[in-house]
Amino acid sequence: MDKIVFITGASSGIGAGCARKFASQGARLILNARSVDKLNAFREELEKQYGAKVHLLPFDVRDRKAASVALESLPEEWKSIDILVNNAGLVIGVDKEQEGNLDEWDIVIDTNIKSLLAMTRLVVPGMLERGRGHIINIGSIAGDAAYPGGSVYCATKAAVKALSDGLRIDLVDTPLRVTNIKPGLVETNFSVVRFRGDKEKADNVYKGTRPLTGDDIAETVYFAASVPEYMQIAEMLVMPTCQATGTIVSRK
Ligand code: 8X3
Repeated sequence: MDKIVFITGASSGIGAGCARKFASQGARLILNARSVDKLNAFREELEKQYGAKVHLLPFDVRDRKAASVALESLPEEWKSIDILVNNAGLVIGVDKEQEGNLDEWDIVIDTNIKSLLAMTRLVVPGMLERGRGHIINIGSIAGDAAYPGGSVYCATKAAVKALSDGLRIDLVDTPLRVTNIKPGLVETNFSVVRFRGDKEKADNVYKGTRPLTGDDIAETVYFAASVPEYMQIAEMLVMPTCQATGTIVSRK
């Protein structure tokens, strides 16, 4: 695949899985995350393993100014982004809506909604000029229906669905495509952050299940990106076989 793929939140989980998959298929990668150290180590791995061409863009996706400066700074040969994977996202806490911490929710809302929107706003005009491009948003099963302790997170992922659908409408008369990938149970650092660093509670989320991995979701992202250009995978809800809804999971 001779394409430039820009992935936010690329240093771990689903983002890292996507980087590995696209690298293995010959794509060039622009990788964003906050930690320069993690990104450097990851670039080394991708170069060694796949001979990948990687450009690093370390910045906090919530910092709109930093995002704009970083994109401006891209060398000419890296400017023509073909695929934007809006992956950066998180949740902190499992509090009831009437009890949670508004500062933590600011971080969740800013990252999951406003940063995704800002990256889209920064990258899509160039795609339009070039007459090609694909925006792949990482939504969630959480966006389909709210579940206990998930109020704000579920709201942000419902927003990702609305932003994806709205963008698809706004781009309908262009060659650009928009995809919303909605994972269910995927074992990554996601739950550790959700439980504010409590590894045991995080492990319990996946106990007795066969959860998906970031690499599994990366397969679906790559599939959406590699179907013929006249074909648009609008949405994909992807969960382990032992899961039926956001709340119904069989544990053995
Ligand atoms: C993460 C999946 O099941 O925690 O988006 O909502 S879940």
